[in-house]
Amino acid sequence: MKTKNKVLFLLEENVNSYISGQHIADQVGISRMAVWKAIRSLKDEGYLIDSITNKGYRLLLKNDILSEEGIRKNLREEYKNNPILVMESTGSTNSDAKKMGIDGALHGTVVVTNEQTQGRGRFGRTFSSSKGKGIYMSIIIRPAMNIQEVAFSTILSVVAVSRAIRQYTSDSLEVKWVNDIYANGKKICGILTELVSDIESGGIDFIVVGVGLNVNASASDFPEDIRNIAGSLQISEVNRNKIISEISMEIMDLFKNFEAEQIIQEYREQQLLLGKSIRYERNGEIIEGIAKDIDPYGGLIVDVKGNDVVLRSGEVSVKMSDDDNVK
Ligand code: BT5
Repeated sequence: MKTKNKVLFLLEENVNSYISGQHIADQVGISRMAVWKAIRSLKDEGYLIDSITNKGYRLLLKNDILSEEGIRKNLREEYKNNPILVMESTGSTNSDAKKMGIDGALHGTVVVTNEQTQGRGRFGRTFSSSKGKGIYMSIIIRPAMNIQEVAFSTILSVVAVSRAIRQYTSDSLEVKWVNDIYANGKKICGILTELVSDIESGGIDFIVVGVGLNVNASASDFPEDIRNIAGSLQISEVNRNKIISEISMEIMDLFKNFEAEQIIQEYREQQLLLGKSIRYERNGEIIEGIAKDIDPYGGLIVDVKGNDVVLRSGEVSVKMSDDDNVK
């Protein structure tokens, strides 16, 4: 860890309270002058740090700058050493994580950015990722799962993210099959799980779970075509680092140990499509039906003219009605 980052780690651990320059110098093993230089460079990066003679330095909670230290600080002991990559801007964290996974990145590697220029949804769709307004992150999971269970990974990830962010909104969260989370009738989060398989063994090499969450975006932060469907958490004092840690931990916990029935039940209880008329596309044909239930594998059971049809994730896009461009 760089000296500056060690100083930041100490400040993050004592956020909102003063620590003396001498204490920082002793802990990090550097001179008072080096502490001063590190603080100055952190301030240049935008950290809000105030200093008082005889009291020392204090990091103010008000800043919401993404940092490896800020994320790591909130991780439980078992995940404290997970690799974390924080970037200011990138095309897509899922694409980055895939490349890193192929190069051998470890299970639990977290890739985060402040902005995406080519954020991806499913079927080549775009995920709008405006600078500083949301969380755009991917986690590399090397799961102890067989290839059948992997189909379940999107459901698992949605439940994990929903658990992690529930505390941040007074609206009840709803889930829209298969990979979206809604609050107050608007989509606030989309999840993209991608699987990289090992051709030689025919097994799973790794999964990338990508999470796009609108945190403090207002309508003008979204492109015009999604302004009426996209929403945001809207938190008064945002700490994205903490939310990222919480999402990461929930995802890793669930992949480590999950009870499929319980996950499906939790997913079903939050499912906003059930009982609604939906339309889906299969082989270029639009089919209408009523969403009835979620099956034990996470499929959506749809009543189509009296017959049950099970939709599997990845195969179809669902529309709730004509005037609703939710996909
Ligand atoms: C998703 O796809 O919603 C999955 C989005 C996953 C994004 C994360 S961000 C980190 C990681 N890196 C990536 O490149 N991707 C992942 P889908 O269900 O296909 O929905 C896409 C549709 O959602 C678009 O066609 C829009 O209608 C809508 N949309 C786009 N941006 C949005 C936003 N910021 N908030 C709400 N809705 C949005």
